[in-house]
Amino acid sequence: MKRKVYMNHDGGVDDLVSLFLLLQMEDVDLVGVSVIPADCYLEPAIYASRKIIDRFGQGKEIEVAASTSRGKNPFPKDWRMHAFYVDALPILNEHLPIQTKEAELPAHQHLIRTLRNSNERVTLLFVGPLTDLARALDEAPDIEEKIEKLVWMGGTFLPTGNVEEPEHDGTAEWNAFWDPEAAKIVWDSEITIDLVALESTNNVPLTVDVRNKWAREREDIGIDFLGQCYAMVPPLVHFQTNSTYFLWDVLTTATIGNSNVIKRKIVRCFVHPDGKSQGRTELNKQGREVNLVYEVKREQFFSYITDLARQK
Ligand code: AGV
Ligand code: CA
Repeated sequence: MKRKVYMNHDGGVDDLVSLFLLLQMEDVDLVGVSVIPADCYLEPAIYASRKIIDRFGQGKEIEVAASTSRGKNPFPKDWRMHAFYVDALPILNEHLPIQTKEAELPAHQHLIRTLRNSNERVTLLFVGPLTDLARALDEAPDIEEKIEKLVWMGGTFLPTGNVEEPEHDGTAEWNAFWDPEAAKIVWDSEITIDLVALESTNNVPLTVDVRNKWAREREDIGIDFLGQCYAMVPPLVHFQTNSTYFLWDVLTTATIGNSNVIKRKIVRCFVHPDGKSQGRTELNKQGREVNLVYEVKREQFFSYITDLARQK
């Protein structure tokens, strides 16, 4: 039986590649998509999502909803620009006008409606901040029982996260930092959480050997799409900075299609909602339980996503 999945993303290169890969998973029934303008600008991210569903969605009818949420700590503009580049790719603009519809409801209400209308429980895949989920839970607490689990790219228990901003101590991961209060609201719910934190995503930087493999196989339209998308983010080789690109969201998405590539363990933790460590997830015996993805088999992961991307 197919698993129902609802995706909320924030328009980064790996968010859009994740949408593409999710559409290729045979045992996934994607019931809705929404986009939050966190690590992106909203309009190009919505367009790109609708075009990816048109081009790679095998005729599925899936609506894309726009979020009205705004965060507390804005992402750098350079990163937010990426959605414009993906949206402009010729492969996504071959067959205009766009067929896939934009939803009339804003993201959090689109999520509520989709969950209420579903007769099965739905897995939530969030690869950006949790704001829309927090707002949905606030407006409609009844949806909790319709949620199979939340799979979230966010957080870290490492001493350093990936936020390097004034007035912050560097302990947080960006999706948690953008809206720390939303993370706290979700933490306070009863929802089962699978957490794909920096512990595992740090093991999947985009290296030149992977880029070159995709280049050699670019005759396949799906592999070419991967290569073209990742050509937009800097291939840094000699040092790791806060702009090294990891496959954060793609790993998170891959855990839904193939749990053999990762290892999980249960930990207890809480989230700092404010202050100099805002967005930090911290291990604590009194905290709530999450299933932490703490390890990834790198080679198997890259083979899995490359195979998935190949067009039949
Ligand atoms: O913190 C990781 C999250 C993921 O959801 N995003 C990127 C992924 O989509 C923020 C981010 C951290 N470092 C970045 C990010 C970078 N160097 N470029 C773009 N986005
Ligand atoms: Ca993201």
